[in-house]
Amino acid sequence: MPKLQILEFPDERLRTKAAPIEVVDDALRTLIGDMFETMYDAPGIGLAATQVDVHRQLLVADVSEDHDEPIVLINPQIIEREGVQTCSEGCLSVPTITADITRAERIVVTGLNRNGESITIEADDLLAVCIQHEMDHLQGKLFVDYLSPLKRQMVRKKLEKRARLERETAEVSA
Ligand code: K1U
Ligand code: ZN
Repeated sequence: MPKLQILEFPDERLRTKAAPIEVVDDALRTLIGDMFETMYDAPGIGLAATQVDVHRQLLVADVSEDHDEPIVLINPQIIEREGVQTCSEGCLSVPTITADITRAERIVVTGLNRNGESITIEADDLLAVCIQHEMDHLQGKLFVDYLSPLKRQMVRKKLEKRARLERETAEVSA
């Protein structure tokens, strides 16, 4: 069982802007552990605190195949960006939907790690995409916001139908 529930589009709580984190303490480290567990279980390669209804500037990521390159970023800030790449993106908050999104190819991002120490990460390819996607979540932005209003409306309808069917199935088997 995943530790935390992931909010799904069009839940309005996904639109909340995350507040900066002032103190990195054991409670935050417990949340970080729970977020990794939830992300690996999903499975996913990234997770922003916003997606688990915690509106603080925290994201976790691990784009490695063996789940052995975990990254924690608290109060992340992009200080350099270079180039462009277009990548097919998914989102645990927008299940079953993928779309090609264009973002910076390489970024340099600063923040704090789980011990409250300052870190700088140079990221390219999928890690750069993932960090930018997760940082969007912290601003209340979703990858479907890059789509046309018509496509976004189709995504909304598809997910509302999916949620309705899930509720009906749960009622029948209760
Ligand atoms: O933020 C999220 O919802 C997580 C999302 C991150 C992401 C994926 C792809 C491009 C940009 C950002 C996901 O992890 S979706 C699932 C996924 O991509 C994946 C799952 C298992 C193995 C490999 C990829
Ligand atoms: Zn996402």
